[in-house]
Amino acid sequence: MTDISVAERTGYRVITLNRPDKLNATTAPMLRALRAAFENAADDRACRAVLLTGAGRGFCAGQDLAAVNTLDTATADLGALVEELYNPLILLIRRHPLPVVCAVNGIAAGAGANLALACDIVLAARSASFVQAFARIGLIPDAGGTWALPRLVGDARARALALLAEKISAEQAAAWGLIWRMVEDAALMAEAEAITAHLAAQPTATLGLIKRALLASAENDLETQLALERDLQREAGRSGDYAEGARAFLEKRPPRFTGRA
Ligand code: T3D
Repeated sequence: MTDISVAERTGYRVITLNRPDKLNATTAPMLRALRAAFENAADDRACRAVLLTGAGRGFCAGQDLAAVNTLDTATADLGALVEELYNPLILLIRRHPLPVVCAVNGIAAGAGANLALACDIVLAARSASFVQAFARIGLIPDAGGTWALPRLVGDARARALALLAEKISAEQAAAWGLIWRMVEDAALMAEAEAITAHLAAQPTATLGLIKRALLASAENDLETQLALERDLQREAGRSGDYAEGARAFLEKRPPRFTGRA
């Protein structure tokens, strides 16, 4: 696929952003290919988790500014670009039925940072960094940045990150709760693959329900969220994987989840 590669593993897929000479800056073909890759993963019953990473020394430097600079800025409708290319991708990842792990192997800037933050479990190499680069070039954080940042790190840090557009280290990102964990550079991919492989052997349909509940909690009051938990727990409780999980516990053996609802 254009500007990305997809590798099959047992139970999961690794999607790699693949324009290393441009720090994997995003192009329209790359964003379309990414969307197709996530849709294909969702449609494949053998695929039970997804790992997203970048090739080379960067994770993703955000929108390819050379491509945007060919537009006439007086008439360019960046809102239309965001609507067509970024918003569907971010919604797709957030609502994806499979767990999505992100291994941030280097700089994650602008929309590249927010693409990473849309994933469920974000690991970053010690040498990686995050920058909400948008204000540096006269733009606002997009790709879900203004939604994710305050929820992840609180209002004060979200404002400073977005308004100052300062780069923060992976260590700082982990300390603030922007990401799940910082990992030594040499260990990043092995650890990311191990987590993704672990997730791929879990009760997949239930993990999808957990994602739905957590996403909805951002908007719901407590009463509404409790009702949603009731409904989703009913669904989880009817799954073969719940029966297997409970049986395995009682029989003191590891569960063998199929991932099906
Ligand atoms: O347009 C819309 O649809 C609106 C949506 C906007 C979403 C956004 O993401 S806006 C934010 C865009 N991103 C940025 O502003 C970040 C720009 N890049 C940088 O500030 C720096 O490159 C980094 C801090 C990320 C890394 O710096 P460094 O020194 O490690 O690397 P470098 O030398 O600057 O970059 C290496 C190459 O990648 C270089 O190419 P060259 O000169 O060797 O041929 C550089 O031009 C290229 N590159 C890096 N980022 C981008 C890029 N090329 C195009 N677009 C980029 N965003």
